[in-house]
Amino acid sequence: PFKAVVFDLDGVITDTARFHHLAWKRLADTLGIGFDDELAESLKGIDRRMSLQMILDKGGVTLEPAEFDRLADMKNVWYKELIGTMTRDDLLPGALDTLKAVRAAGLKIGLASVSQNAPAILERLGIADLFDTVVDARLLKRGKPDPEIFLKAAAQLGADPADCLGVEDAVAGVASIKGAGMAALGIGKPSVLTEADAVIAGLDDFVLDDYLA
Ligand code: G16
Ligand code: MG
Repeated sequence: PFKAVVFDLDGVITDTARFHHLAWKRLADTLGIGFDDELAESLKGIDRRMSLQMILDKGGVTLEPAEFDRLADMKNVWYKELIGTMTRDDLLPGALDTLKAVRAAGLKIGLASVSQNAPAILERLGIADLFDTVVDARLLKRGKPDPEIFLKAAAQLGADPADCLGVEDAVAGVASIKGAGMAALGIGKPSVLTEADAVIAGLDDFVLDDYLA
């Protein structure tokens, strides 16, 4: 049986992807680079600097390092304005019940988000107290799909990765979980999350007993 569950944030607990989308689109517009749904989708689970690099690559734009940093900071200022409007109502269906059920069953809970804004978002959603540990995204050497973030979460929880269940909505995230040697529960479509051990549409379909057997 699992001893801990490690959750991704965006797309699992809350839908911050729409805010990232808006902020990146605003930035792409200022650069005259087209920003469509497909590009937005490919940025899910990808850290801020790598996301900016992918947008610049799409537009064939090269920047000086100082300008690159300025634009990454600008996107984050706009993003923080958007998440500043978040409340408990922005929890995805089933997220709060899932966290409570996992805790009530005596399992530890970790957060594996590459977002440097994750702690602030947990506060806004009113769920910070439900997490035993949050990986500090600023200290990561490699983002998803590298296993580093899920390995760190397990280590911070004092759990063997083999005793952990990872929960992710992004292909890169599921790859990170599997690379860490954890079981992966995908949130989304089985046809997309082919590496996951099981896939559900959303946390409102989460049944802890199904994963403890
Ligand atoms: C999230 C989003 C990504 C975003 C990244 C970094 O990852 O899915 O689109 O680029 O965080 O966010 P920030 O700019 O706030 O540091 P995750 O791991 O929560 O799915
Ligand atoms: Mg995600």
